[in-house]
Amino acid sequence: MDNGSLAANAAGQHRMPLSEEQIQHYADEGYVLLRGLIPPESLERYNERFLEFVEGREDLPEHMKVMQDVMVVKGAIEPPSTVHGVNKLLCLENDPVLFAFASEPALVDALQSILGEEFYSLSSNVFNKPPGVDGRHPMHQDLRYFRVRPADGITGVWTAILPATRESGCLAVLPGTHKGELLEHENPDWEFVNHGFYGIDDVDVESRVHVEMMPGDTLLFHPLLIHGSGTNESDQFRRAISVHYAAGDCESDRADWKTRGLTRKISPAT
Ligand SMILES: O=C(O)CCC(=O)C(=O)O
Repeated sequence: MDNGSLAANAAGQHRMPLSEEQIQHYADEGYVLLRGLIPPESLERYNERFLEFVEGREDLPEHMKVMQDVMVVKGAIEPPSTVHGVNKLLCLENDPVLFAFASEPALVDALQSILGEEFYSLSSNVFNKPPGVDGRHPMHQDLRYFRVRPADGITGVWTAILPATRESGCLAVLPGTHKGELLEHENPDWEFVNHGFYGIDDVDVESRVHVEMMPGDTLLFHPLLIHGSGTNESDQFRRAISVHYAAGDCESDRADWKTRGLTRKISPAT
């Protein structure tokens, strides 16, 4: 299939749910790629806001954190600028500018095709992969990080803010692995591993599909899909914004999961 060009309406906005074919691709392969889903003006706002926070031009709202790359933390490299030393910005929920991403109209429309009418955000990040650091993300399943179930009620979203190519360390996925179980995750045996990055040993790397994405391209993926990313060998930043969502009929051992912590109800734009 064409991996997901959504038709644009007259205003140039993508306001369509997923096609049958796209829904089927998600069901069969565990992901669907939607080209050009997020408009350039939104991406520009998210990029600028990210830079304001990491460069210290704006105070961080409650819970938001800037994570330094492990090579910087361990003193293995001296980053040429602050943003060269940042691995991710996490917990975007209390910043209305960055968290507007979670309710981007085209994204909400697409998510409704998978999660139904009512859904909630569980976590949010900007992933910054600077040139010059190891920056690899081991192959893993995101379900490891969530307590809500079932897995089919959770979807991850990853939108490129800057180009993600094979050279700059795009995502790599193992199609169809979402049909398996949640596997054992461990700290990889690498010299430099960023905080909280666990991986699965023994994955079939020959079956990897590298998902190259241009700004605005958006990947929707199942939380059992095995995925990861490589080192940025280019001289440009690779940057993406990501949110995970859960359907309203999911359950958790924490009965109040929908109103707890940073979880937010996502309302479709009017
Ligand atoms: O941005 C990356 O390189 C990895 C992101 C990822 O693995 C995730 O969103 O689960």
